[in-house]
Amino acid sequence: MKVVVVLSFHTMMRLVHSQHLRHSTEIHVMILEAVLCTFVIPLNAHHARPVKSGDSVQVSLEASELNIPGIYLIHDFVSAQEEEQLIAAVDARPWHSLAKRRVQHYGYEFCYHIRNVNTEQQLGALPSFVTCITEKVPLFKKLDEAADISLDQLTVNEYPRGVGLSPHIDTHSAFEGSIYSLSLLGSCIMEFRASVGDEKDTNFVRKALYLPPRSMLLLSGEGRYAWQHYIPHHKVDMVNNTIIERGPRRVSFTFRKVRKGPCPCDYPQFCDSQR
Ligand SMILES: O=C(O)CCC(=O)C(=O)O
Ligand SMILES: [Mn+2]
Ligand SMILES: [Zn+2]
Repeated sequence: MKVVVVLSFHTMMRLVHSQHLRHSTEIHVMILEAVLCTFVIPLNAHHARPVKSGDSVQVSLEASELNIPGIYLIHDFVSAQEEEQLIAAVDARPWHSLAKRRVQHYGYEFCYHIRNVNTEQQLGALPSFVTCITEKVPLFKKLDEAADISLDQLTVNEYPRGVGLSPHIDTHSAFEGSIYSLSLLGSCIMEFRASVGDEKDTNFVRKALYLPPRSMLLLSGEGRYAWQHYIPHHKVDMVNNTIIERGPRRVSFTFRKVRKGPCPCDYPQFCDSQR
């Protein structure tokens, strides 16, 4: 008989750090491999049909169903208690109001009018309250070769109910290849789109992923460099025949590494360093 045990990423991490397993390196490795292989292996195929922007699109619950190389989602990356502490920490600091949402920047300021960072102006190290997140990022090493780089820029976004985010690719020259985004308090759907066809008749292949609270999204490779991501401005999300009300507030923590030279990626058509 085969018994399948499904544990959340957070539970796995607690097991790894628990007294019982502290001395067993072999068990550490087995647990980490089980997590990474079970939940987050992407498929390398493009089977989607182009859709017009108004059509609804099937919403995936797992990143592997998207078939976009480089996009991964880990559920329960932080515990409910850590979520509470992270929200209390940012709420104790000043928010900056944009047109529809509020933001905080750490490490480097992000300038929205140039969609880039001011590398001359370092705001300081990332705050210690995010250590519970950044200390787990190297565990992505199996998925993302760059997972051991030290992330040095954090944007905290606060979205009220119904507010989304316009389609964009994070500027290649601003940030290196891996972008980690943690969703807290509220859920949303994130959509991804890539253009197909020629300039006269452009359509998009669209994919949608449900981001529950406490999940960590990793954008890397093709998914980071060549696909636009955005959050539709909806008060409710339709997730496979289930209506999910957006909460009054979603707060995301997006971690990136500021790039110091030109971007050498394999996607020159989307690359501001190579145009
Ligand atoms: O809120 C999110 O999850 C994504 C934020 C984002 O894409 C960005 O700040 O560039
Ligand atoms: Mn982005
Ligand atoms: Zn590039």
